[in-house]
Amino acid sequence: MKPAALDFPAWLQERAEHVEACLDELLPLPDEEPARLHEAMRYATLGGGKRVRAALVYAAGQACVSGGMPVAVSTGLDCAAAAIELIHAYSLVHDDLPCMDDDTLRRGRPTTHVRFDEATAMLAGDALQPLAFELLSEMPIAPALVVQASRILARAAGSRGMAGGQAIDLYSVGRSISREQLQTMHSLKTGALLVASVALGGVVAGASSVQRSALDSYAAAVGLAFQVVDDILDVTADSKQLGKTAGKDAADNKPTYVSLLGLDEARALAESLRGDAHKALAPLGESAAPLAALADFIVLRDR
Ligand code: GRG
Repeated sequence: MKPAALDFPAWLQERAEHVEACLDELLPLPDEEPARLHEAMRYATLGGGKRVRAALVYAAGQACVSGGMPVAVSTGLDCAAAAIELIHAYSLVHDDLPCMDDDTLRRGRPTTHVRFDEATAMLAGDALQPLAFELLSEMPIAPALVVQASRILARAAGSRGMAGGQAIDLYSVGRSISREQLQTMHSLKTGALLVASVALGGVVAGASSVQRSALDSYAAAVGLAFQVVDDILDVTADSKQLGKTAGKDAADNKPTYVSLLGLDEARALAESLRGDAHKALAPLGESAAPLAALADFIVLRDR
C-alpha cells in the first residue's frame, strides 16, 4: 500500500507548536529571579518564528528511523530541536543590538533591547546559549551521541560557524566582495545552524554513514538556498510581511545575492539549489518526505 501523501502545512504547524510547548516548559518562569532576565529570555524565544530549524531536526530524525520512533529518540529530537531554536533566538537578539544591526522590529514585535534594555537583551542572549547545551546534555540517548551532538552545535555557533560569519558580515559592510566570499560568509552566518539542525536530527536518530552523507548534501543545498531567498525577500517583501525591517541590506550597503547576481539570477540559483536538495534525498526513500517538503518551503516561502 502506498503511504499517505504528507500534509506538510499541518505537519509543520504541529511540529512548530510542539517545539514551542517544549521551549515554554524548559525556559525559566518569568517570576523566577532574576525575573527581568527570564522574562526577556522568554520574550526572545517564544511566540514567533517559523521554527524552520526545529522542523529540520525533526524531519532529519524521521528520515533516519525505520518503523516506529523510539521514545528516547523522540525525546532527544525534542531536546535538539529546542536547543537549536535557543541558539537561533540568542543570535537574533544579539544581531538586533545597536552595536550590530541596530534593528527595532523582529518577528513583528519590538526587538528585545527595545522592549527591555540593551544590557538585559545582551544577557538574555548570553543565557540562552548555555541553556541550549544544558538541554543537549539531558538527551536520553547514548553518551557518545550526546557528545557528537554537542560538538556539532558548538562548532556551528562559534567563530568557525555563525559568530564567525557574523564577524565577516560586519567587516564587509560598504566593501565589494566576490561571490565566493559572499558564499563563505553566508555558509557560516546562516548556513551553519541550518546544516547543524539536519546533522543533529541524524545523530540523535543514530543515522548510518549513508544516511548522514545524504543529509549533509541536502543540508548544504538548503542552507545556501535559505540565504539566497532571504536576500530576495529583503527586496521583494515588505516589513509587515517579513515581521522585520525590509530593504535593510540595501540601506546598510550590504552585499547580497541580489546585489551581486541580480533578482532573476538569484531566483534561478534558489530554484537550482531546491533541485539539488531533492536529489540528495534519493538514498533516504519515502521517510524523507518532510525534508523534501521543507526544501520547497524554504525556497518558495514569502516571509
Ligand atoms: C550575533 C553571533 C551572532 C550571529 C547573528 C543569525 C544571524 C547571525 C543574524 C540574523 C540576521 C539575518 C536576518 C540573517 C538572515 C538569515 C536569518 C538567520 C534570518 C532569520 O531566520 P528565520 O527567517 O527567522 O528562520 P524566524 O523568525 O522565522 O525564526
